[in-house]
Amino acid sequence: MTVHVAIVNRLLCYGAGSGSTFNGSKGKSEMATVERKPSFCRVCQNFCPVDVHIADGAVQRITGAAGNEIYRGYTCVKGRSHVALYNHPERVLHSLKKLPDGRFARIPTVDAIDEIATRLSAVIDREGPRAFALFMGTYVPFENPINLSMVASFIRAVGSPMLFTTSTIDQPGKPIAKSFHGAWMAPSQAFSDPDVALVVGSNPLVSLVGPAGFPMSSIRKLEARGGHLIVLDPRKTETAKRASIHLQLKPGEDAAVLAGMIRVIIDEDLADHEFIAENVDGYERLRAAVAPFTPEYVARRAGIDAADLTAAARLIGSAPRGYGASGTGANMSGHGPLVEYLVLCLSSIRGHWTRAGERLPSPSVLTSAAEPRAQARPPFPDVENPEKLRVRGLTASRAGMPTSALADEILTPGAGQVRAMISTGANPAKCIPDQLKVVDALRSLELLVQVDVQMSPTARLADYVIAARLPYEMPGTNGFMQRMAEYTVGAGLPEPFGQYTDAVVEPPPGADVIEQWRFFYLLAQRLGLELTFDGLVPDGSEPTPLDMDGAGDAGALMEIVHAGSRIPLEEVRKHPQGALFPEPAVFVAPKEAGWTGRLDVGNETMMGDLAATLTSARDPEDEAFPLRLLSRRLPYVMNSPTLAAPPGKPAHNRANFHPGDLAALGIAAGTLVEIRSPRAAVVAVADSDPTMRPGTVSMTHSFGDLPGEDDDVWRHGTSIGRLIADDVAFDPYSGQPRMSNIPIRVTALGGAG
Ligand SMILES: Nc1nc2c(c(=O)[nH]1)N[C@H]1C(S)=C(S)[C@@H](COP(=O)(O)OP(=O)(O)OC[C@H]3O[C@@H](n4cnc5c(=O)[nH]c(N)nc54)[C@H](O)[C@@H]3O)O[C@H]1N2
Ligand SMILES: Nc1nc2c(c(=O)[nH]1)N[C@H]1C(S)=C(S)[C@@H](COP(=O)(O)OP(=O)(O)OC[C@H]3O[C@@H](n4cnc5c(=O)[nH]c(N)nc54)[C@H](O)[C@@H]3O)O[C@H]1N2
Ligand code: SF4
Ligand SMILES: [Mo]
Repeated sequence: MTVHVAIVNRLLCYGAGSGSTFNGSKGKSEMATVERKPSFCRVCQNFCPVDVHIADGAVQRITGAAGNEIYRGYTCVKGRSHVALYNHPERVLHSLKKLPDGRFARIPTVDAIDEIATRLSAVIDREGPRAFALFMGTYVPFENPINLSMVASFIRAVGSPMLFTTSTIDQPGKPIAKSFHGAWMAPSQAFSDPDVALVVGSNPLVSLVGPAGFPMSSIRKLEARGGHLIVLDPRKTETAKRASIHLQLKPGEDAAVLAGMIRVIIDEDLADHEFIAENVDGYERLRAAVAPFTPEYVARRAGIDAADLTAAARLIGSAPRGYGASGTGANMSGHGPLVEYLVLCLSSIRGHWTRAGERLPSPSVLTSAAEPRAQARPPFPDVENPEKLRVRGLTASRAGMPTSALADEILTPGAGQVRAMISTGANPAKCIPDQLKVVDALRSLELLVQVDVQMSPTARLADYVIAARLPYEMPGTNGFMQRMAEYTVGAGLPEPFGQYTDAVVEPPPGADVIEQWRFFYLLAQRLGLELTFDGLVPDGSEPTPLDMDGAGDAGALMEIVHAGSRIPLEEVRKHPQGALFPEPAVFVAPKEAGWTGRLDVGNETMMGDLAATLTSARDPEDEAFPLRLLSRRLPYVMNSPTLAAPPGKPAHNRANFHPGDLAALGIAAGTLVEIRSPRAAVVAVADSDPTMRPGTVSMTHSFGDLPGEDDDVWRHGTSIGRLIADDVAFDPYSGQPRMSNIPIRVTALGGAG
């Protein structure tokens, strides 16, 4: 349905320079016809349904879709401000090629693809396919579900194992822990009226990821049931403030705290022995491994109150239903897979998984998930014949290729050295830890292609910048969110809501922009590759061969990606505003006759890692680097800030200190400090934040710019990635270095802005 509304267009334009939004109406206050088209935001995995307000063919703004019973008109500031990118004067509307003198010149996108094909073939012919790496980021899966399959298909056809994603610098502990523990073949109880929710190192009220889809409404629902929220976080976050028990632990001590909670549950005989007898191995091994983690020992070590720890364990131990969800803080602070594993163990010894006969409140709509069954998929040891990296003894894992090794794979000479790379929907110059090394590596490539919408730091390093379309300029579905629910506890939607959108606007007149997937399709054509395409949930069936003639057909690809979904894409498409698809209902099936799979809560490797934490309580760096830098997210940016910053928000990321630490260091809020880690030093603006645990400092990542080009901290903010060394204190499974809990020392510089 299209609604026409007349408004004064200038008032509704976002941000500065908004006159350019309207052809021929610059500076004039005149009436324009505004059309509203239903769609959904694709800046994050929540896919909030919106009305897109369009005047003279250009996106003006979005508003939350009225009448949607799930989202209730919700949008956030990140989603609303992203709209300013569409007609921003600095948006990249034409692909660019770097000239020998370092300047960029426009090049038709199809010509750029021809040239890239020629240069890429030369590298691959000379060095072999492993010399080509692909890096994909956040904006690949959200934008549309075709992108993911296309990227995977492209690199498979090239024959290179070097596909890197942000997974291994995000929460790689999740799939790795699952492989050690096994997986329940039905969802957790996150969506079905839990009595207790444990949140470890995540701040869902700001990040808007988990628990249970809509953080605030699920927390309210939990409270209304008389249930309890337990939060582990060194900072009294927005989420921690809502908790029944907040364990404000020292960073990096989550494994000890979780082991302590498990010990109390075992000790006080609060485990679900019936569930364990039926489905779980390793209980006795777990009991032995957690024995040293008495509440008193853990309390001393983690800097918390032993009584709070015991009380939290008893809440989990006595709740009939519950779940544990963890986030980046849990994964980035040193023991990701172990922390994720212990969270799974807590659920398994309490039997907090959905059981046979339960109706799923939120069955997937657009993915072809297997029928849920109340049975255990036994542990699935790591990938067979994993690709071996040439550095640090790392290999591919269940989380994919270790992204923290990419820079060294580019910089280390020898057979297999990466010489050409395409980065898409990502900003590797900012997001990959150890920025100094990463930028050196990107500069040293023979060919770097960046698919982007703006001249990001990575784009400025590239040989070619491919001008990308933005989400409202292409069709999409919210299927990826349903896939996320299968990936991790607490992600996904609380109700079976499905939505498809067509493109609702055309790119600005004269623009030569392309979808990420189409760029790879056309490049594959030029390279003479035959692509094969996977569905949104690979179900073991052979990928579908693609027709490699023509310009690529989004409709046909959408069909392949959603093939076999519970609700046919065609049906979902009949509801442009999206709809609930509760029928056919999905019930958890009973265990198959003769099924012997069991979960393992006493995996030897994980128990070994837990034992190792007993002797590694102190870092050698503690004396010289007494403070710990924590990760956090800001409500108004999605990872690296874009041109579309919301008005009135500072352009920099502040270093937040406990007021007592500020006073002890002689630092005034709003002045500059030097933050030094064993790897590097950066300058930041200090701020006072009483929610911090004393001894910790917290900052948001992906600010700052290229090294040497971001001296004006007030304008660029500060790169946290520069402080991280990728080759010390890294996780042996995923290669993830410590990206939170980073040892630092801080010196006042003064200089208020
Ligand atoms: N130190 C530190 N580093 C971190 C983290 C941390 O906590 N601390 N977090 C890590 C995590 S969890 C993640 S997921 C990664 C994120 O890292 P990335 O996936 O690289 O995410 P962004 O930084 O948002 O970069 C996205 C790029 O997409 C472009 N872009 C913006 N909007 C659009 C769009 O609509 N379409 C397209 N095609 N492109 C667009 C931007 O210009 C930018 O270049 O960072 C990781 N890095
Ligand atoms: N507004 C906004 N939303 C986002 C993003 C964004 O950039 N902005 N990014 C998106 C992305 S890519 C991701 S992956 C998700 C991440 O979503 P979350 O994982 O929820 O990320 P954060 O909000 O940073 O919460 C991490 C919390 O971990 C805490 N923490 C740090 N170190 C430790 C530790 O050692 N132990 C414990 N227990 N806690 C610790 C921090 O204090 C912080 O409160 O958010 C997504 N949503
Ligand atoms: S960015 Fe905000 S508006 Fe957009 S989908 Fe995510 S939560 Fe919704
Ligand atoms: Mo992320």
